Amino acid sequence: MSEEQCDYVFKFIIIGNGNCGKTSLLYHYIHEKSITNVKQTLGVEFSAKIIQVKQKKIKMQLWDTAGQERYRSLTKVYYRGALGALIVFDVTNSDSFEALREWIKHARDFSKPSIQIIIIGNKVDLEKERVISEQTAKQFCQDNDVQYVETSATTGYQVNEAFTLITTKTLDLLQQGAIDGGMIKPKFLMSKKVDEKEKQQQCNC
Ligand SMILES: Nc1nc2c(ncn2[C@@H]2O[C@H](COP(=O)(O)OP(=O)(O)O)[C@@H](O)[C@H]2O)c(=O)[nH]1
Ligand SMILES: [Mg+2]
Repeated sequence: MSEEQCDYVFKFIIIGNGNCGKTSLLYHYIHEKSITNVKQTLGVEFSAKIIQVKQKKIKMQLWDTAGQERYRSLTKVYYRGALGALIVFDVTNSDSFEALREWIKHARDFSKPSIQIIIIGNKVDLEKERVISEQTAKQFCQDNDVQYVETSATTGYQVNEAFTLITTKTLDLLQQGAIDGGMIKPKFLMSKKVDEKEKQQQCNC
């Protein structure tokens, strides 16, 4: 399906501390299987997936970092125009959970205060190593007015659910008139450079 046939194009970003499984989650969502070798590349990685929600065809532009998050050096371009942010932490790593507050602030400051935020507690397959309980994470999310989903990029547990949830929530807001129409125009979101990169990525698939 070409972009012209889509009703909307939504830009979503994936942020959170390094090593939480952002790239693995994105890979699983796009390819419907686990990634075998997560390689670190330079520059922003960019993928797209078209899904149908409530009779609307939506092209999701999914932006992944290439490791710059380790130095908190994501550029404004990364955040610009994002309608949603998937903020990932690793349930076996308390530092990544502690960092959520800062990531939420970044998303709201550098995108729009109205940005949809879903917190993802990833690596729940590692039950024995878990240090952040579901209850602790849920309480934090409730206090910060964001939603919470637990996932495993290794088993695929609830990966689709997380991405569908952010899309549905964004569509609801759009249909309620709470999102500026200028935010969803394809041209606003895509530079030529990114277009070319996307083509290259599709060829490699
Ligand atoms: N057990 C387990 N390992 C995971 C999971 N998600 C990612 N990993 C591993 O965690 C490491 C970091 O993953 P990566 O996707 O590169 O994280 P990123 O730095 O946030 O993009 C890799 O070794 C992955 O194989 C998961 O759900 N469960
Ligand atoms: Mg990564």
